[in-house]
Amino acid sequence: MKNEPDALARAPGLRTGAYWMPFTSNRYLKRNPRSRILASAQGAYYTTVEGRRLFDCLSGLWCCPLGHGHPKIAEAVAKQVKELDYSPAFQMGHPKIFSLAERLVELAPAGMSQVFFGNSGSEAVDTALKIAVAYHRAKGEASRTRLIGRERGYHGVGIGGISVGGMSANRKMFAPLILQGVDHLPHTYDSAQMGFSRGQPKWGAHLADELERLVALHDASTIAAVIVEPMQGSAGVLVPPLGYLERLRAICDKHGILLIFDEVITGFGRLGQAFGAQRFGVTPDMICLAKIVTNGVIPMGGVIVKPAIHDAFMTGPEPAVELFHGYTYSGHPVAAAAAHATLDALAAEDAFGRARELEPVLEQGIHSLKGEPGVADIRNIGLAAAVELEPLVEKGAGKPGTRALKVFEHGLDSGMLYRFTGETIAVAPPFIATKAEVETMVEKLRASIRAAA
Ligand code: PXG
Repeated sequence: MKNEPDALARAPGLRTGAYWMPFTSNRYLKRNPRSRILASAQGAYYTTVEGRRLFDCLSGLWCCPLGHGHPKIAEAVAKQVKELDYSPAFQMGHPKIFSLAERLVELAPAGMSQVFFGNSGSEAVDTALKIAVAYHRAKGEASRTRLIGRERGYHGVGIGGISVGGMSANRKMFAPLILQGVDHLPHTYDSAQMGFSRGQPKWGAHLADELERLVALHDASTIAAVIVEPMQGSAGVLVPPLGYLERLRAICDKHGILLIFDEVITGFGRLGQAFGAQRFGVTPDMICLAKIVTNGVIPMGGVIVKPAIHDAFMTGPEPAVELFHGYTYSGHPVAAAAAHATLDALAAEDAFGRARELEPVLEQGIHSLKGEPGVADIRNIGLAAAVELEPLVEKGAGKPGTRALKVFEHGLDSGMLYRFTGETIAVAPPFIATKAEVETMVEKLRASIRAAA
């Protein structure tokens, strides 16, 4: 990044000290803000404060597939702020949230019926876990309290989410807060068996049988729910083996355990269908959603449930509150307006079809990176892919994270905003991207991987 003007000088008065940035190397970024301070966005591109255009390779953080500054969403939000900017969430409602719930149920697999709203994926997950435990209690099975997550799973950062989550970095600092009575399935990734798979790996369905072992260990009467991402996004696009989710579903059914799909990333077209549930042909008991539901414009999250779950709470005197849970901003009218406009645009632009069209372009392109220096594995499904890199070996010692950071920084220089975590580069381009843009993204990634070697 030679000759690049100091980012901070281009944003007069920008002082970085007070902002404690989330999931960020704060000290490194504040010392090297080059191309990392974004000033504006339009369509599939960000513009940095230096005036550099960056292709939005991860659709924001997986949430903006219709592109930035979408006129219809912007208009809906502006109108809503003037019409009804806030409506109390408890004991009151507003028309747009009732109709949004109906639309989400329509998009969901058949047999789901109600939606509970929050404001983020983390809230959606904690809501689903609470509903699972409370549901069994309402049905007279109060001993079913155990929650089963999965290694390498990411379910946000609430106490429930990190407990069922399987990323040690997100757990170890908070170990005393991790919920008791949680267990984990093994993750499904084995590079020897599935390295460089395209789409769903053929090996690994048997790993679902580990749930039988957990049932044998803990007894079904202690287990409330299993929560998994149909495709593990944050862990670096870990794709479910063929038959794996079907087996999880069957084992849950056999033992009366609820199956929760965390579709915060896979919801609304990332896998070419409304939900991963439809892509994989497996219907869970609850679906957690967030992100694309508003194209990332206004925060919103939610949980879609089956009628048996909802109805289990609808007992007792009518004036009584049935579920003691909710947020000030549950079903926020501005978020609801953004979500309606997003669902309209997803349909009008045939966005799911577009994702399906681009899937083979991304698949072919990304797998052409096999054999580039330091590429350890490549995985893809839908409009999502990850390239796993070998750590750079400098002076004989591996430096974890450094190769991906180099690729990321070289990418910024070449107009690409990739997502890197650890040694993985993830891409999930906007659905509005052109075939040429996806191909260019891959070629620039190739150049950055070579430059980082
Ligand atoms: N569940 C899943 C499956 C997620 O991917 C959350 C819950 C939490 O959502 P909120 O809205 O509370 O952040 C997520 C979030 C990445 C990345 O780079 C992924 C997420 C967030 C930020 C970055 O993979 N997923």
